[in-house]
Amino acid sequence: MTISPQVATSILPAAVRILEANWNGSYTLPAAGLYPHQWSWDSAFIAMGLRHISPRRAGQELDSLLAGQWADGRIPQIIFDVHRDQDYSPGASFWRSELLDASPDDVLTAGLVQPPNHAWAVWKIHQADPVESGRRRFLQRAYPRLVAWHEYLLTRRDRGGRGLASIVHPWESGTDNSPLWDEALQAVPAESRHTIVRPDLLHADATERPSHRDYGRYFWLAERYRDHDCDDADADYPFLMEDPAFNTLLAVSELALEKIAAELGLDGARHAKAAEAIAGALEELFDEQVGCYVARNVCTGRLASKATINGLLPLLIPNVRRRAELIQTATGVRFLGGASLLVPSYDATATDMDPQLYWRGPAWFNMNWMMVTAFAQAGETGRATELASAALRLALDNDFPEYVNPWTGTPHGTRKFSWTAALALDLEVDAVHGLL
Ligand code: 9WN
Repeated sequence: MTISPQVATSILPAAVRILEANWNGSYTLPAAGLYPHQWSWDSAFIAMGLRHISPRRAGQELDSLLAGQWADGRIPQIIFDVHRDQDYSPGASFWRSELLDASPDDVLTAGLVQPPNHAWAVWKIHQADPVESGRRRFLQRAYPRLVAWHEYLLTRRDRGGRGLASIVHPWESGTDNSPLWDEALQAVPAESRHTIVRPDLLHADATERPSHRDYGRYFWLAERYRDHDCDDADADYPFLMEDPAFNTLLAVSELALEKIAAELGLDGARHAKAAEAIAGALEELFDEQVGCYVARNVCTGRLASKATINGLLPLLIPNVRRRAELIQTATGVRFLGGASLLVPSYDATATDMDPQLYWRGPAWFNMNWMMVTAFAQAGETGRATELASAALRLALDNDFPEYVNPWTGTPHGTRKFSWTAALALDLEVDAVHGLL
């Protein structure tokens, strides 16, 4: 991969400074102002970059996240810093996890989850320094927890009964206001009982964040889930979606568990089988019209027929059956072919695509990092290299933003965003080692 010498020598110190500043002693804040707690899938992405600076600290990041795991196996969306409860909503006082037997005694958490990229991260951290990992018995401690996490998703969360995990809230997708959830959210009342406060708007422009109407629905759903003790047995619960990105990460993480099991001298065959079963079940979500995978509304059986970055991510699954179609769609007018610098989060040809509104158009660095990995894996090295170069330059030139306009590169959301720094670092290291 060719990256300019100026970018190559600047990413490392700039990214390290951000990861240092956002480290709070046992985990990394996604962003010091906007996101003042520990977030689940952020921590896994951050650890994938941190492993290049300190494999030990990357392990700690995951250890502190796994300390928030519930007895039913779930790894929560957020582990709260109780001293900053006023700075983010909904916080610990909304979730009241201390009242539930299944939640841990010593930390307060949200009841929701986020996409399961953790086993993938654990395996990468181990590989970065197997001796250090062995000394800390990192894999031995993480493996049973990760198995319990996946079991939770493939049993309690298989609300559709088709071998895919359902999300119960847009926040669980990590792509909060993606157009994939629009139709299903129509069935959700827009008014919650809780008074909604928006500390997020102190740190990001309202035009770049979900609307108040979106938040009304988000809070209504969160209240309903909380008031049913977060037990996943609420028969009339109105928002259950099978997300192709969430389930892709589950399959990729099952493949990581297969490797972890082998390293521990255990039989990993069941994990390979699970990954294959998830990939097979995902096939039902392929939409010929839009040329990628889409989400299914478990409550109605309807497909949300929209082209989003979530629907391209199954390209990360080795031997995915629709590889050729996915590459065609990713490089066609809906995504990169529309003269985009990075892969947008939503179909560039859609009339409601908004290049600066959160998950409804902008390009995100974690998604583009996954697309670089997917292209490289599919043998599309030219694409992978081009995308990685653009991501590195845009990250560095814009103080590691949360997301950017995919056409102009204009930064949006917060800056000094931890996963942007960590994943840029990872891309740079791969580039230096000729892995891209
Ligand atoms: C809700 C922390 C998180 C990311 C999500 C991103 C955003 C939170 C929010 O920030 O979501 O979880 O308040 O908007 O959408 O992917 O994990 O960085």
